[in-house]
Amino acid sequence: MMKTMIARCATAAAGTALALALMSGAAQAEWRGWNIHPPEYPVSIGMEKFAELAKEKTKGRVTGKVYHSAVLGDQSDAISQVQLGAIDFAEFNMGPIGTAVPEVNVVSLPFIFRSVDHMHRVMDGPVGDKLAAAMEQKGLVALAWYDSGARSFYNTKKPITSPNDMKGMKMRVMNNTLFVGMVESMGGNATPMPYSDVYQSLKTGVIDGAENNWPSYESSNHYEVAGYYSLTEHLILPECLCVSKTSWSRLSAEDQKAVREAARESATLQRQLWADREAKSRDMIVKAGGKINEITNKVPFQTQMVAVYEDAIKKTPALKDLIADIKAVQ
Ligand code: GTR
Repeated sequence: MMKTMIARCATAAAGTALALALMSGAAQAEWRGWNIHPPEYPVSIGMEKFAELAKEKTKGRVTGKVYHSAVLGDQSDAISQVQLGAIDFAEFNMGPIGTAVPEVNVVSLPFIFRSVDHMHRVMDGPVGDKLAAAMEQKGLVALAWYDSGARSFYNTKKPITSPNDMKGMKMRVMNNTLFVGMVESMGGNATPMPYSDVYQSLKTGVIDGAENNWPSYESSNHYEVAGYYSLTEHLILPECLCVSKTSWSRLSAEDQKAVREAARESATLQRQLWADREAKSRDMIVKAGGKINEITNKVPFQTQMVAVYEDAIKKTPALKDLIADIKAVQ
């Protein structure tokens, strides 16, 4: 009788200890990281560096494995998975995050940034901190901002020299109604679609075009099937290296500091690699016979976007101040 009671107490104590260990994160499992890009892409190398540095700086308490090429699902699903804690970390484009965190839509407003440098100054300052705070409330801890250059339109049919050329074109956009409005404001038909479906859809004529930066246009091979690339540079979207709030909360303050440092250092590397890859992708596409048209006067495109801004502010009034804050950054 006495023996059974002692055994029961011991089992209960072991159970409590295990529960406490799990709650405190002492029984730390390897973090799973979502990435949309192939392994040699600047984002992918940045993420690998992040995992390596996080392990080093936390003396092995935080280890991560990056799953490249969207094997863990498409971006919209992955955002929800990170919010829920089913995926521990990820590198996301800020465009689709706007559906979960409306304040973030400010960076998806076409032509909001004057240049990539302007975007860096904004994101590395108080506006970036505000957006990170809004994201954290929705379960996404933004640790560092990665680069993704400027996005331009490409299609299978003709150069886009003015907004009028977009009339009737079926364009793929990332998952966010703001981008649907952007294309519709120029008379095009927009279809939100996962990145992995775009190549086949261009090839079979389900869509006429899409929009992206040089390295994605190249690495996805979209340039092979949609050769007209028109340099509208309508979006300069930052990307974020995010950790799930659930995984983050399990870390000690010391490990959080170390992991944040690892993320920032990886972003410095990613930004360097980005500039390099952009030039290489451009060269490759030009050599492959890509039909590139520069757009020197972007004003007609910018003018079409007034309604997009108005609509976005109507849906999320907080965007008004954020727009002013961004414009004020020199
Ligand atoms: C890329 C971006 C990806 C994804 C993709 C897309 O430039 O890095 O995260 O958003 O564009 O168009 O879906």
